Amino acid sequence: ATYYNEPSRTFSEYLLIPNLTTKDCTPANVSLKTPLVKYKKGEKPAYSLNIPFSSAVMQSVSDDKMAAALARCGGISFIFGSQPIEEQANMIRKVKSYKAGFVVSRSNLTPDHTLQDILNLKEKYAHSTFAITHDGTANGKLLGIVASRDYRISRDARDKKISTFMTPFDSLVYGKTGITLSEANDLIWEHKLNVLPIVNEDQCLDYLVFRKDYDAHKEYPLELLDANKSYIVGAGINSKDYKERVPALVEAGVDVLVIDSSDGYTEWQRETIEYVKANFDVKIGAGNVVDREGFLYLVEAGADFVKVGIGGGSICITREQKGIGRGQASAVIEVAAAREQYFNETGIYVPICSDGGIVHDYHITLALSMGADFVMMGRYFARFDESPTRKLKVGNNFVKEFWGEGSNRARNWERYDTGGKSGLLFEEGVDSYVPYAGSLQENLDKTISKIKSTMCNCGSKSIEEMQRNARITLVSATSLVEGGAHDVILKESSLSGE
Ligand code: MZP
Repeated sequence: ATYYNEPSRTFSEYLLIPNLTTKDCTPANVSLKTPLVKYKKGEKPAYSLNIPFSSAVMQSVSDDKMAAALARCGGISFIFGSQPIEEQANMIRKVKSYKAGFVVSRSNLTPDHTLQDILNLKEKYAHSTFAITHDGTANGKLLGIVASRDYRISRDARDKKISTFMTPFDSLVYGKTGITLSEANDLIWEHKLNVLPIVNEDQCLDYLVFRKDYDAHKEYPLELLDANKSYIVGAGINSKDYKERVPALVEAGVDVLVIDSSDGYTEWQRETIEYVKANFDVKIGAGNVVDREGFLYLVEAGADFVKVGIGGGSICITREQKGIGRGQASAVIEVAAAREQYFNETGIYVPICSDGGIVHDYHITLALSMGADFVMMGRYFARFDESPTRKLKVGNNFVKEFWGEGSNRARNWERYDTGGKSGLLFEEGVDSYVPYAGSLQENLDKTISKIKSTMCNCGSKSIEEMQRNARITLVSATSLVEGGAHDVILKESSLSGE
């Protein structure tokens, strides 16, 4: 046997050490944009994410509802593959039918707001949707900005609620009659636009803009742009029925596939990637691996990104059942080093995804600092309204159901198959509850604020800079105690986490 000299470590064993924070290094100036698929040096990846988040390929996490909600926030879901092919394809179709369109405003106002005011608002409502008015001239000068945290009102209640939504910003935008409120609402409803309606004094709606990637320095024509643009969506596949599943998913409009397996260092994955590359123009990620050899094998087979992690998932009992796996931090660090070397030698950058084992928000920042380009999470997303499972009251608390793909409930034997007889011979996952946490957007906003704030402490305005500049230290077991509240008597509100 070969023995590793270093113990296998996980995120909680590390901390970041601040670097110099320059004055321009503010959360408003931090970009979390990150590549999703491989690209050549000097070129751009075919797909990027605006936030480094993907939701797990799991029955209890990623369906069409989660996928649309996360795409709207700038991330991506991989819709679970442990379901009949046509049902998975229908979920893809549903996500692709949502329109990320926007309507441009022709307000004739000149409110006295500077670009900095607008950027401050943008920062405050990062990852919300933005409505931006224009002055009606060809260069579309920016006049104001409003943010909608969550435009989710019922058809019946909508007229009543609109005034509530506009309250914080009504001094910013009001204007000339555009279209009637009811016409605008029909438009918003029909196209599922996630926008804030701006009502003018005549109770008519001015035009709206919805554009998450709005660039204040760019010029946009005053018309309905790019309106049919749909959200990007991913799907999980396995290395068993891919010859039937992949054609159906591609036909449904999937953007990115990922081979979902607990152990991706296999000839079955190579064959699956080769089949997809030979027959379709669709991106495909592979995994999971935990070392340099596994990473290089999948990259040489043609993988567009590689997923890292075995046994660290919150519902995973693979390490107990089979004794395989590796601490998530050690796995990411080794694979990231292999990726750097591969990039230096070939000029091809292959993104890596740290999958599973994120317990605290700062673990995400650590994963990114250690070289991950994005993370995949199950437990994190399972807690939200948008996950596909039931919300229940257990004792005095609300919880959501959450079960592993290797549990008897999911019976996703293809994910664990090592050849031979089909079927789940023993469980590698559990069936559980997670505390209910509310809406995806609210929680994402908080998590993203923490990541951006930490990046500022570390003097980095992008994930790439963070990967280059981060200084990371191991912590001793004793100093871990120092990290939480200690040597004080906590008040009840702190104990209950309020
Ligand atoms: P977590 O974010 O809940 O800690 O981990 C989610 C990840 O656990 C998934 O993306 C997947 O890689 C893995 N997973 C899913 N089901 C099981 C299982 O039943 C599992 N063992 O390990």
